[in-house]
Amino acid sequence: MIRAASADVIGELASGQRRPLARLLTRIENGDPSVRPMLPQLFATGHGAHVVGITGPPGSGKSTLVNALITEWRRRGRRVGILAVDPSSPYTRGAILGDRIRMMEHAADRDVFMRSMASRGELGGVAATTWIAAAAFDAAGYDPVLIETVGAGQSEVEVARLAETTVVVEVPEMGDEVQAIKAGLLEVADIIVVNKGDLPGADRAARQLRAMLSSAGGRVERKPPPVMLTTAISAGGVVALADAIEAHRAQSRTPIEARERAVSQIRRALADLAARRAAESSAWQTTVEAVAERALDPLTAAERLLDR
Ligand SMILES: Nc1nc2c(ncn2[C@@H]2O[C@H](COP(=O)(O)OP(=O)(O)OP(=O)(O)O)[C@@H](O)[C@H]2O)c(=O)[nH]1
Ligand SMILES: [Mg+2]
Repeated sequence: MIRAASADVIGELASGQRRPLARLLTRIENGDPSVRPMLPQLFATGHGAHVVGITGPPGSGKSTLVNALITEWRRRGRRVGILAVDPSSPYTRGAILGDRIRMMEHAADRDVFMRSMASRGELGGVAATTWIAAAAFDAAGYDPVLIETVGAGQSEVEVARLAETTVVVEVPEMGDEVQAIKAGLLEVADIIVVNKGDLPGADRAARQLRAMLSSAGGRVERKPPPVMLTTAISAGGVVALADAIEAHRAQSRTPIEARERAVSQIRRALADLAARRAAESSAWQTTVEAVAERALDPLTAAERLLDR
């Protein structure tokens, strides 16, 4: 089979066809090396779609909320791309199927493109696969691009960081977890949602969170993120949430924020690249042995691998 040249693929994407996007996403997911040479053009073709991360604990209602957000954005005339990142853990296997069902009402809508992805990319882990997929959605004219990921580990935090706007979805029954949440995912939140507003204690949970954030003081430079209440199953609070997401986009499109994002994107790419090159180096095995036997310290080891 002769593979279409990258210019053709990107031309097809830009014309809004779905099949080429589906095929390209599969290649990205599989870590197909033919994707690498397309990156410069892929990146240049995009219009800078708003990449919105939706994260939070399992079952907090992320997919239900995404479904309601899609409806609202379609009403606003936007073409919406959705990427559900599956961190390949057993409990999300079923959830991805559930996601498909929940978003089924949009299945016939040609301006909604939903894709779930596992993360076995060779291009540098979950985060790399995800940003390339987001770039593909962007080149295909989808804006916003929503990335749903279970907030369960470091790779998910990475995915959240990749988004321009990150929404952390929590549920009312947080209780003692509040401190743990604060230490973890709230660090990456631009907007916090307390979903399942129909359950008892939702108002109180939202108030507690607001109080905690305003007294946290850790992020001196920044205003604490807004805490919003939603009831995703009936689309309650979703218009306000879509407004808040768009407002955050407007305020994060400053040259300073753009530079900050560029710096963190380059850093991440550098770290991936350095780790990959080092692991491919002929000195890798002996260096690993040397550090394991405490004959070499890890920093010197890293310097030697990089300097080769
Ligand atoms: N009562 C109530 N239930 C909700 C609400 N939103 C979602 N749910 C329910 O919560 C369950 C989980 O919803 P999902 O949307 O699959 O949650 P999720 O965060 O995407 O789950 P994972 O992807 O598995 O982490 C489902 O049974 C939903 O119907 C809500 O606003 N109120
Ligand atoms: Mg889900």
